[in-house]
Amino acid sequence: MTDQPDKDASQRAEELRQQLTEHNYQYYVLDNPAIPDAEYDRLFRELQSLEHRYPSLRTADSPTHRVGSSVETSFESVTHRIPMLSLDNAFSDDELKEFDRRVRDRLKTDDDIEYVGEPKLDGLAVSLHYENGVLTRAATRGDGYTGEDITENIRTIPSVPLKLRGDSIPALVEVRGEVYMPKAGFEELNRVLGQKGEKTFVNPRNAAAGSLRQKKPTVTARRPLEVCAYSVALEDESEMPSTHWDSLQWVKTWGFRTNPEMRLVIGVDECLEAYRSLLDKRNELAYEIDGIVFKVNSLALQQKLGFVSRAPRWAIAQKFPAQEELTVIEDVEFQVGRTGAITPVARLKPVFVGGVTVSNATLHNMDEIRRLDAHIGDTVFVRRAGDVIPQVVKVLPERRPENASVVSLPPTCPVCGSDIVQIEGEVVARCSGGLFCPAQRKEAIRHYASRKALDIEGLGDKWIDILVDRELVNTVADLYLLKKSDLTGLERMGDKSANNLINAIDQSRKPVLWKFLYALGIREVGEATAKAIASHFGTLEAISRADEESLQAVPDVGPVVAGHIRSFFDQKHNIDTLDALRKAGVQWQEEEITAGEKPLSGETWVLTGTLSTMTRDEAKACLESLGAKVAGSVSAKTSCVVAGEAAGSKLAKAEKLGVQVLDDSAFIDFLSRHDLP
Ligand code: D41
Repeated sequence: MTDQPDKDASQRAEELRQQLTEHNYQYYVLDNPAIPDAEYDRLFRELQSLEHRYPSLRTADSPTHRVGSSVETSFESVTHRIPMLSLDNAFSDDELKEFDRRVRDRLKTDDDIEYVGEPKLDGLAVSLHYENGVLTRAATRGDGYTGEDITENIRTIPSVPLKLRGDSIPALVEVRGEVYMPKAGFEELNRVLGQKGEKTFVNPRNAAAGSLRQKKPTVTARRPLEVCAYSVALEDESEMPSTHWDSLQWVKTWGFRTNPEMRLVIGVDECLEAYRSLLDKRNELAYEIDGIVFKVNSLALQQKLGFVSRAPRWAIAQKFPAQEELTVIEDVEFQVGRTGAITPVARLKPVFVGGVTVSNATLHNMDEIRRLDAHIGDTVFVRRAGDVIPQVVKVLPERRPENASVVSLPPTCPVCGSDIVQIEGEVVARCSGGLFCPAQRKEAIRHYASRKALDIEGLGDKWIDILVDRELVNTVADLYLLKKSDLTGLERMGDKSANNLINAIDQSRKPVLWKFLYALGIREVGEATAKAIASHFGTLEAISRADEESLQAVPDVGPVVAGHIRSFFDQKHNIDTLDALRKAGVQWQEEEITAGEKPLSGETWVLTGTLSTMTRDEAKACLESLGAKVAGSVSAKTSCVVAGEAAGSKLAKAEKLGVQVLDDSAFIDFLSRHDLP
């Protein structure tokens, strides 16, 4: 039995629909939420429960559709009333110039043409039909003539208006746009899929396509999809503005996103400028683009130009360098990192991708090789997006040659021959050679000399390779024993660079403790951890003697890091190296023990006058718990004076010295902003 909704219920449902639609628009289209998420959720649930009680209240534009129905959909095919044209491509400046030439020839003009330049989003084109402002049908582009009905899935995308805003909405409109997945959402989705050992997506475009093709709209609803409008068609063409630009401004008022990078340009030279400036910006954008689309702005001129076969003569996409290409894995080599981590690296048949020639790509670890099912000889997708290191994202097993070979972890280190071990439950395999392994030795020296560690300028990879290979340097301590005469005999090392290097090494003899600790390259001891440990213990001596329990007293040091530190100092060769460093004249500085920085560490505060809510002693205890020293008199070194009622000479002195003063209420406010123990 279904109850008939009473007037109050229908009114409330309408009210909720309006509010939720508005908040949704503020949040997803304007990026400017007007209410907290929790409040949105409450309104949403209220509407859901009303609709559950009175199903007749669930209108086509109800925001509750966005959750997606769990009923499987079948994607019926639909015919586009107006075919969805495709776009011609230009792969060079010359091809763009030819396009502009053709446009002007056809229009019989020598005047510069006004174009709109829009980023070409790398997603899927969709068509959205609105009848009297309500979304009634959404379809994929398909072959341009027939596509698939994906209405239920499209409804789950928050930036798709289910109902158009404003009151100048034509009875029948078709908005076309691109559905895409922003880069961050794509990375996160792949991370989660990879963790579950499931198939990941090659790129955001594929992820968007896969998400739209889900049989269950509930799955689509959880994917981070967005939509951006790029054109509009009306049943009644007389209502159209006169330019493409204005038509998109209109679409924007209906509640659609349009691309904020869109530009009006005049003449082909400005087109080329727009191309270059967008290409420069490519990596900073939150979404992937594969080029820029130029469209003749005047709709009258568009009409005159018409189209050939399936593409308009008034638009073109000038493409950016591809971020994925196919190539072949010619070999897989294993690299040894500083901590012995073995990383499989694919040697590729060189390929131009993402604007550079790529001949290596990381395969991360053996799990990843298994997940990809990568063999030597395989044809693979290589992807290089932005300045991220190139990745093998997909293997084409159907192109696998007969002689393809399986990649297996070598039993011994390719550099030093020590056993390779893989601890159960760990993804990473490691060389067990420690500093016996030249690869690890080189990495250890590289790390020690790096900018963030002891910053030994001039000690780059080439020199480290030579010094270690010639056995002039085995440990970092040997660096300090190098004489100019050791260096001048080496190839490519002139007198001046020998001097510079010796000087740079010399300058690194008095490091602060945390930098030195960081420079030692203990596993998982990064800069922040090194700082925390150094200021907790004060001396290297104390750190080297600390047991795992006392190490864990340092904030952010857990059992794993404590174990790595302990095992570093338990190895004799490390202690020997430290001794040798000391003998060679390296003196790391001791640090003042601050036992965990507190918000007011190092500050001196003075209390004066009467506070309204606490005694002087209570205020003192609060300040001390935040790390401040509380003094009785004001000087230029005082950090802050708290002045309660009837404060006298101390306040006057603070004002004279320009010391910060907090009155009663400012002090209470200050305390409320800090966690007191
Ligand atoms: O951003 C895009 N991917 C995009 C695609 C765009 N900004 N504008 C487009 N304009 C058109 C015409 C000129 C035909 C209205 C397009 C596409 N078409 C398009 N997308 C897929 C096929 C065609």
